[in-house]
Amino acid sequence: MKSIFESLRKTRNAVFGQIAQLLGAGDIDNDTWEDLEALLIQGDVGVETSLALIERLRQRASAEGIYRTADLQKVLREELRALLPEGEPLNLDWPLAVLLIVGVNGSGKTTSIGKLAAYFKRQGRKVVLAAADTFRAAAMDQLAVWGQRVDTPVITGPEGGDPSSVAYDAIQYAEARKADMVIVDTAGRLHTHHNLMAELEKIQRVIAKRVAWAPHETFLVLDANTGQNGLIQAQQFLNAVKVSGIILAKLDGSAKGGMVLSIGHQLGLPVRFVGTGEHVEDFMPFDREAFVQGLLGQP
Ligand SMILES: Nc1nc2c(ncn2[C@@H]2O[C@H](COP(=O)(O)OP(=O)(O)O)[C@@H](O)[C@H]2O)c(=O)[nH]1
Ligand SMILES: [Mg+2]
Repeated sequence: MKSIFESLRKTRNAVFGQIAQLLGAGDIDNDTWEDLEALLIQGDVGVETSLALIERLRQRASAEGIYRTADLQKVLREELRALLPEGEPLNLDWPLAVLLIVGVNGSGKTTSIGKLAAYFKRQGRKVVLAAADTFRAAAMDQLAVWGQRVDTPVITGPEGGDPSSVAYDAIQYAEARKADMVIVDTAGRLHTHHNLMAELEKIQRVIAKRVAWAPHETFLVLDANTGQNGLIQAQQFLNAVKVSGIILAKLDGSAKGGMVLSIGHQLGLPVRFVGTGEHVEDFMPFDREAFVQGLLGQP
């Protein structure tokens, strides 16, 4: 199992390690701010978040009389952490909790759902999976394989069938078997973007009618390699469904982990879980502290 620190190696080597170097020994001057800004933007933090961060650091440097770069580094760690919303405890304490998982094709939804099922089972929960990506039969098969691997029932429907009814059936099945969690997989691509968003809205609506306050969590799965495009994707999904958290898949191998900072800052969404490989154990709850340490290197 790769740790968050290990998984951020490429991101650290690509850019963030240079920030730690920039803020080595010496005094802060105009170049410091310009170089820092350039590195943040290069590090997929995004222009808006980078500028806000620099502004905040400049304010603190002047208010707190910080003139050495080494002292700025400590403040930077604090401010990076502050960009990431801590998030309330997961809202899954229900007799039947429903989790809806959305995201573009290939982002890592189905894989993450297999890992989530194993994670929640270890916590003693009885999980049912809903293969509501009916657009492709292969997608349902893939979830069925995960279901076998993690010993969890998977409810499917006919190819091209109504995804909402798969979610509905899975809830009914879960109630009959006294399961306490349903995780719903969805399509990431349809004939048109509009169709996809309309479908996701419908699934959300059908679930809400069937179970009080459901879906209790809606996680958007983002591929950590997409960088700033992930932010645009997130905004599109937010227009259709009530996304409550992010699963950051494929952090292993990505050099663009800095994107998480702008998702936290600009969308206020907490990252809940991180995928660090293709296996069931390559998955862990997000840890802000470990993330910032992984970006900059050890303090
Ligand atoms: N290295 C790595 N690969 C992953 C991770 N999560 C998913 N994948 C791979 O990404 C590809 C797409 O994943 P899939 O779950 O099918 O995406 P979906 O289309 O959103 O359901 C598959 O080949 C997965 O094995 C991860 O955390 N790390
Ligand atoms: Mg899938």
